[in-house]
Amino acid sequence: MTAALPEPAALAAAVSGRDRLALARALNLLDDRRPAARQRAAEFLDALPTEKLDTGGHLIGITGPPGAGKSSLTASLIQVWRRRGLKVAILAVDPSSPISGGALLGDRLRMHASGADREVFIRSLACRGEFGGLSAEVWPMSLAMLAAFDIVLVETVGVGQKEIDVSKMTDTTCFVAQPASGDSIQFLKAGIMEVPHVIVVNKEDIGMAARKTLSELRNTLRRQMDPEGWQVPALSASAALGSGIEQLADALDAHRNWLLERGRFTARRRRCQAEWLVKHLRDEFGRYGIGLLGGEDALFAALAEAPRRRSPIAEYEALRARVVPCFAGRAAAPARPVPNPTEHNPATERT
Ligand SMILES: Nc1nc2c(ncn2[C@@H]2O[C@H](COP(=O)(O)OP(=O)(O)OP(=O)(O)O)[C@@H](O)[C@H]2O)c(=O)[nH]1
Ligand SMILES: [Mg+2]
Repeated sequence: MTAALPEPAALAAAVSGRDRLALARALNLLDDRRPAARQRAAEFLDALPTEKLDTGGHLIGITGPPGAGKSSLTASLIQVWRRRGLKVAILAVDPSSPISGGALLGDRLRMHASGADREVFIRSLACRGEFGGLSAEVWPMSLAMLAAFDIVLVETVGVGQKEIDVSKMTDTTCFVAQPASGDSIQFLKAGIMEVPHVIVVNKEDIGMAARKTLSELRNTLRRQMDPEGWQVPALSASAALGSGIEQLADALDAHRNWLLERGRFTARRRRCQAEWLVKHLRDEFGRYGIGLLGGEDALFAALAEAPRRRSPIAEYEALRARVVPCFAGRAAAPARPVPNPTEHNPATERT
């Protein structure tokens, strides 16, 4: 029912003013698949202040194996950020149980964090088994939260390939390693796991096993560089003791500054959106659909380099409108190629 849907411009203004109720409504709108809601959601995203979406805040992904301490570290980080005067929003993506409806992660987080703090916003999201473990709404929701908060942190569980999604749709990715678990080191060595921007071995309070994992990770990292040249730090912390948390917050911030100083920050956000668009299209239309738009690499390059930003939903619908007729057999090929596919440079690095 369109009448029940919020008015996009007013909603965007309220969200930018950090109205918590408005943000909750906006996230519900972004989660609504009905066509009328999609239209409103696109208008809402387009009405958000562009500078906040392009250069504002810090979008951080925190990932790692189940039980490594992601939520506990997040709760500790919230305290540090609040002491620094930053306003924090958390998006907890719960892949474990469709029955719990994504409530578990959020509840655990809320137990740790100060529930009474008006400047901390926590939302959990059930993962619907799509998007390789990351719910399709995460990118649009991250944008809405960035319009209102200084730090937006997305927590997802992942070992191996699943965290690739979150690392490509955030400014900075933090991997939480479990002491005495060699999996992450093996994945890093084998190149299966995307190199994160910051690695932290949690539970340093347990001693020897944590120190050993840290030194193994540091050895591995000496040989594995971030493709952009950022030197990935491996840190040690304990959410239980509250040790190493300031340093972790500093390391995350250092990566943001590094991107800003090199003029890469906005480009990275643009690439996040391109990743989201391509992944979303691949999930809906498969390789054939992507082929109709010029192939994955050309499409990614064209989207990542396009100067004009539109809301991800509007941009997605525009691409979708070019693929759907081909599937319906009404046209043999898309009406026109993607913007500048011929200028595609295969060497274009993906950040
Ligand atoms: N000894 C010790 N235990 C910790 C530490 N941090 C977290 N834990 C414990 O590890 C368990 C998992 O912590 P969580 O923060 O829920 O871990 P998580 O990675 O968010 O877990 P999932 O979201 O289920 O994947 C809990 O029992 C915590 O009490 C730490 O620094 N030291
Ligand atoms: Mg957790």
